Amino acid sequence: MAAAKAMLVIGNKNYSSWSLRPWLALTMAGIPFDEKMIRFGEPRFGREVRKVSEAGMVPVLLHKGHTIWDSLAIIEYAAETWPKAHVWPKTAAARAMARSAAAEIHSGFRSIRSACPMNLRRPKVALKAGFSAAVMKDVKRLETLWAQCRKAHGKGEPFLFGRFSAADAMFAPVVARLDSYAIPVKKETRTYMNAVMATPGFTAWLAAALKEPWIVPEDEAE
Ligand SMILES: N[C@@H](CCC(=O)N[C@@H](CS)C(=O)NCC(=O)O)C(=O)O
Repeated sequence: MAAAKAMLVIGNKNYSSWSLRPWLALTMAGIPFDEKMIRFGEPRFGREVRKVSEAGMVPVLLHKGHTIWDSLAIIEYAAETWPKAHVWPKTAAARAMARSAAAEIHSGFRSIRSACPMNLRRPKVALKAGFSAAVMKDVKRLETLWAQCRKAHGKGEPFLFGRFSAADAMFAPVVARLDSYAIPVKKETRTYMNAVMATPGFTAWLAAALKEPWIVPEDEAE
């Protein structure tokens, strides 16, 4: 393992879906890192983030003089830097599918992401306005994709590619959204969601999120 400890700069655990992804991937892979939170909704947020990354967004990983400012790039950096850690699945076929799925969530599923912001402390009820057809289309695609990954490489385990991998970490925020907004899903989807939410990484993140007192009104969809 590389000697110098990495520092992951994140946003509020209750809201920062992008921060959750690399935090969970690194934590579940046993990669040691320190973390620093910069709180959303405060004027100094932009100023503080720009001290470490001109992109002005979290998450940011700082390691050995390198700055990596995107959740998926952080995961790839971790996989290269700590090759013995289980970040991506072991076989090339599973890895290719895992990376395709991770890329799909990274750049897609915009309807569910914008209608249902991650808000872990939200009471588990449906959106007052209901879910649009576009949101339900995203949900259907998630269910199909997860079922395909598990069928091809799940080895009968609850996660997408057998052992927990970065692919599961990339989907963890949308798992939380399906749960928080009480979106109806198939039984096998629920089984997968429960497995992700029962991981020690997710439960630790959630426990910390629930202790946060800060409210960010724009992420409080009713
Ligand atoms: N593509 C980036 C997106 C990061 C992102 O959107 N971060 C949000 C918080 S979860 C942010 O920092 N927003 C602050 C802003 O837009 O000012 C990634 O994957 O890391």
